[in-house]
Amino acid sequence: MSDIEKKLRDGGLAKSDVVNLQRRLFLRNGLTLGTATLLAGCDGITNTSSVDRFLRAMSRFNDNVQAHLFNPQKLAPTFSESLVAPEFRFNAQYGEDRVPMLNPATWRLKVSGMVSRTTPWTLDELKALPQRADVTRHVCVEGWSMIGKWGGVPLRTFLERSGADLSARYVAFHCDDPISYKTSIDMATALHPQTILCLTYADKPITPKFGAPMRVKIPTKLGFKQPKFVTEIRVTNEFPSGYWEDYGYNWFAGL
Ligand SMILES: Nc1nc2c(c(=O)[nH]1)N[C@H]1C(S)=C(S)[C@@H](COP(=O)(O)O)O[C@H]1N2
Ligand SMILES: [Mo]
Repeated sequence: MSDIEKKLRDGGLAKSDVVNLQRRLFLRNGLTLGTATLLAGCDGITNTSSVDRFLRAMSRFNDNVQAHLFNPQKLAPTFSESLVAPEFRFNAQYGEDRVPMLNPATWRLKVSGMVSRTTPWTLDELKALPQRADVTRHVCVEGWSMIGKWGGVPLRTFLERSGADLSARYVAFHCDDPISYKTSIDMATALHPQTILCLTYADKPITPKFGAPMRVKIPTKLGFKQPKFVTEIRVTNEFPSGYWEDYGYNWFAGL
């Protein structure tokens, strides 16, 4: 039995569920994976709902497999401080001219969903929590990567101090930017030691274009899972999806 088969067996995702899921998908849509792939590569038919639903279901199936393979203790590769880019590359779904200027003095971080704390956090309160920093690589699906040093509060610490139910499935992030950007992660990734509420870049407070006063940094995931201008964190059992995820990007998006 392979590792993945053992994980499927031991992890709650039963092998019979997988087989049933595949059978259901093939029967309901009258398609095989091969035909779906061919159709998806053919313009004009890409948005037909059955192909779209099929590919999305396969992507969600992939999410589950990736989540089962994720080792909650394994660290993303770290690099020497000498490799840290002095000036990081900006990216967002809008230009630098539309970057929001959030006032750090009045900025608040709401916590909602399966948490006991109801009072929003201030920036000073976050600064008073234990911090960590890692030199890691940021990888954007648009085809670039860069090494940087990001520091801040471990999300695990923040969730514990917010009285979050750590057995919930998802943690979702909402952003106060021109497109109301959002994304979400599984709880195992939220509790990973390198996942932080990021307050600094190269030991200095992050600047507006990089999400000031707070963005989330998750070194085990792709660039679009690194939300900037975060103003709300929600703990939930309902799949929260995300901005790019709704366009079909794979939700788990592990590196
Ligand atoms: N609020 C917000 N966060 C966002 C985005 C965005 O458009 N809005 N883009 C994402 C993408 S695709 C990438 S690659 C990174 C870029 O982060 P950087 O500006 O620090 O390089 O931010 C992510 N977080
Ligand atoms: Mo990206």
